[in-house]
Amino acid sequence: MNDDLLAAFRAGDPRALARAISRCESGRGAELIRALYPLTGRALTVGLTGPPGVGKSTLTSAIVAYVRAQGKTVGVISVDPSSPFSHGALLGDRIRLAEHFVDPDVFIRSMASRGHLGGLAGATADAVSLMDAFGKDIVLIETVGVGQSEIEIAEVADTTLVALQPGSGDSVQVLKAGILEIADVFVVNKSDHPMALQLQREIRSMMEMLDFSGWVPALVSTQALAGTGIDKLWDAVVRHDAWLRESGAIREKRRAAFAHRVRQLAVGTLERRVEDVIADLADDLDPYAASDIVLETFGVHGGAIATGNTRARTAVRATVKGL
Ligand SMILES: Nc1nc2c(ncn2[C@@H]2O[C@H](COP(=O)(O)OP(=O)(O)OP(=O)(O)O)[C@@H](O)[C@H]2O)c(=O)[nH]1
Ligand SMILES: [Mg+2]
Repeated sequence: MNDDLLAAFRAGDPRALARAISRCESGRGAELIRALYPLTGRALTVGLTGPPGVGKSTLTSAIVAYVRAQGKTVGVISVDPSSPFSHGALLGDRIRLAEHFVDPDVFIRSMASRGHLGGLAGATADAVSLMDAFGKDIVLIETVGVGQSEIEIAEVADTTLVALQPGSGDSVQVLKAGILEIADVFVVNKSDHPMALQLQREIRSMMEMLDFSGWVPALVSTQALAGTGIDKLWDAVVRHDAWLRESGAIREKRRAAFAHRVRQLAVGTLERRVEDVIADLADDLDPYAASDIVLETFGVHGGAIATGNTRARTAVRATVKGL
């Protein structure tokens, strides 16, 4: 089954790409990723995050049009953490991305996590790998900025765009929430909005208060609906990419992304197994002894009680053996 899928994938059949992503989403993609991983690392991966309604999907559509005009192939991943079971592109995005659906060199997909060990981020990272291995020149990942997801996108993408909404009053809020650190490019979208210049000034003054070593985030303004400013936005992406490569920062960045992904998978597996052991624990244990028993089950010695207390340790071991 995998062999057929791999052959179709390697032959460039987009249905095979779609099937491969579905498999990864449902936690059955390990062998596929293993086979295709050597083909990854070539795509330019760009994350786009920002508050709901800022125009991420409209920007994505405009960027796709822009890079397609340059002859580049594109994969788009739309991550919606609020609807983990959504499948296929979301309705609004369907409309906004409609013009690209008929283009065979654009592959659009929305993500759900379902059974993936690494959660939504893990499934997304797999989808990025698959699109990369499939040969897409550019992979765009759109994710709503609600909590953890925007931070995680920076772990997956080489270049992170943070879109901000003029007049929303949330610029300070957004920038406080650790987003300033992840932005390689700030995008003030809806530049037709009367507060757009004000927001640009706010971002500039916030950046002046910080010390950047290496890359200083670019600040561009766009009007995604009209396609205005997309050239400058894409220039900033290309400059960041060039900086990553010239400075060698790309190696560190990819190393960190790899570590993050491995951690997600390993911890995901461990968490499940820990849950299984906890479910089987006796009712009369205190939490420290219980934690030691869990650890011992995985061969990890020296938990809280086990340290320096031979009798307790023996008791814990006996319990573990009995499990
Ligand atoms: N005035 C103006 N409206 C825009 C611009 N870009 C997008 N919009 C509008 O803003 C609304 C939200 O756009 P989306 O692209 O769906 O925003 P989003 O960030 O993807 O939204 P979510 O996926 O729901 O978080 C739509 O009605 C767009 O037409 C712009 O440059 N100017
Ligand atoms: Mg959207």
